[in-house]
Amino acid sequence: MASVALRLNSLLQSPPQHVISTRSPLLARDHLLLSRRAPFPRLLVRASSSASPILKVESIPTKPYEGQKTGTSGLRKKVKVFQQENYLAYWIQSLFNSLPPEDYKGGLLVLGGDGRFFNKEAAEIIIKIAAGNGVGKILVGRDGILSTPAVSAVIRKRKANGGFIMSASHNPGGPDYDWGIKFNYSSGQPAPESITDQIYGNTLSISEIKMADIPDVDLSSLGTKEYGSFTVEVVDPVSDYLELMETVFDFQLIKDVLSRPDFRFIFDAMHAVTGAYAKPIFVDQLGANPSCIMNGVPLEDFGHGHPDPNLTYAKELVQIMYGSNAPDLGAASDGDGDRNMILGKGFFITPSDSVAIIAANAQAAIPYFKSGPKGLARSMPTSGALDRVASRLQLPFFEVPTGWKFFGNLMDDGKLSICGEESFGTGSDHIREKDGIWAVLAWLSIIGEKNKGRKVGEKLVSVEDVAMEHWSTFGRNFFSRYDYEECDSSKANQMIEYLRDLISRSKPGDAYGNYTLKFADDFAYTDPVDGSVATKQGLRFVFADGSRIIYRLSGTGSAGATIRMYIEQFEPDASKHKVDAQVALKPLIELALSISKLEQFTGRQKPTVIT
Ligand code: VG1
Ligand code: CO
Repeated sequence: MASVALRLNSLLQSPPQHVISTRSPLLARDHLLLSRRAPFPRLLVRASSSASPILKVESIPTKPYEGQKTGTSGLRKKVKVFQQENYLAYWIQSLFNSLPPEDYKGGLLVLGGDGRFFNKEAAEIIIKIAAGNGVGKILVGRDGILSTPAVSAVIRKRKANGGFIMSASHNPGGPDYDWGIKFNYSSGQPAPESITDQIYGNTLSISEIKMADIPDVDLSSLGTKEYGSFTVEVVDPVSDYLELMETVFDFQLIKDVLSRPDFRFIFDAMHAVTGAYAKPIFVDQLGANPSCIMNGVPLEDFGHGHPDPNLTYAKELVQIMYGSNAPDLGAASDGDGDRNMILGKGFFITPSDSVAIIAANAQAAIPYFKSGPKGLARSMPTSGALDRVASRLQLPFFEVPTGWKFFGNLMDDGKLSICGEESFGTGSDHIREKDGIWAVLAWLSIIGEKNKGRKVGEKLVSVEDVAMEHWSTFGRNFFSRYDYEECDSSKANQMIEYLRDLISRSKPGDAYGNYTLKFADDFAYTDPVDGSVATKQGLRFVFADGSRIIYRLSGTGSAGATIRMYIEQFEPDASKHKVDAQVALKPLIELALSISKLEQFTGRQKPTVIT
């Protein structure tokens, strides 16, 4: 291996400059325009105050790896794949090769993750490559821990050029399971497809990795370490994020509800990253009882669990919330802390309803929205419950493809405040990621607001009451999602092709059982801000009464193909709102199975997860 001292960055060869540039953060969409713009003034970060020795950088020749294409949210593979020699290094170097040098040379990046197996090794690799490519400073969460929303918050607060998130999110972790990496931009939002496509292109052609010759960094203690012109600062994973939450919510309102003797709250961190946030926020700041936190210690393999907060994988919490003497509000979050599940006593709030209910109550219960939300948005398969709130509140409304990266431009452009996905993702423009703890605080605020002034002994407004009241005002959008995980890829693709063909032959007015087709298509989206187009985002059958059946293949799995089938039907009649969703949707679910011939194509009689 040739070890050559590369000149890092001409800027860092000059005497240290104690300047932090005042340029505004570069937005993801700016990259589309970069070639047409005058160069930005360079972002300089304070270099070592002693004379900066030149960092030694090794140039490591590489062999190409196939298949480093990012999916819905970052690059996800089995740990064993990432453990191959230089596999991760290869993708990280390709990322630097894809960014305009002005975006990282001498700049500031953030690094954190969900604490899963392989994160520690990965952090050291990323730090060395960042240094090797001329990054000025990297902020790392202690022990490599930062939730996805916290990375977004830290990037924004510290005006960083971007950040890495080491997580495969809700996918299980451990030596035999999954690992993943995401890159977010200076606005804190996930890199857009224009960049991830470039990274993929570069993985097919790069020939060297630039790695700084520095020792492994001790990430277990807070503080700053300098390596010539490169600095690593280990930061507390919670403080910036907590500070932001304090500006969004009325903590006193939440404290008041959490301290009621007639209200009980329980939070399941699923041994994932929110374990690091739950105690400092819910207990230390908001006064919740320490026993309200379940599975609160982040573990490398999530305690052999599948850190996906849904009715299947958060079984323990579901049993408690559906058991006798259940708490009043139960919540869970996923591997990297961006998803959430909300439960009342024996009552499940679908994520599609959750975002609609939060949007409808935001102005009254959450100070951040005291002037009302600017606009609302949901991913295409998410139910239309939010649409009804937008129309009643007369707010701009957007329907985007699946994946949080599609919300960022709308937020940066001031068009969007609150958004959500049916996949347990809810959030707002306080950051550019979905935010599990934010959603829990939003629900605690709503419950707090509705029960303000109620004396102990009086009946409290429950989570179920909030949902029933919402449905009686707006009607109920029954919604369910069936997941068929780890299907044979070629069979799943055959089914999708079969459906595409069916769509090309379908026309409005066609009869499907008792339903009349309004239209069927493959969802495409044109970003209203930068005009970028995303095609093939899900097959839709929309019927005359507004009912919908949608099919998509997951873009986050690491083995085989996961088919997602989404079913929705609107019910205005309040006397029918208490019906179980599976009962209400049965005819439409049967229709969805028969239209797609799913059982014939996949051989699956039953889904693995029902939401
Ligand atoms: C899934 C969800 C999608 C979500 C994505 C990332 O993608 O459907 O709504 O944004 O996961 O969530 P897919 O392609 O598997 O359907 V997370 O918490 O895993 O970063
Ligand atoms: Co996640």
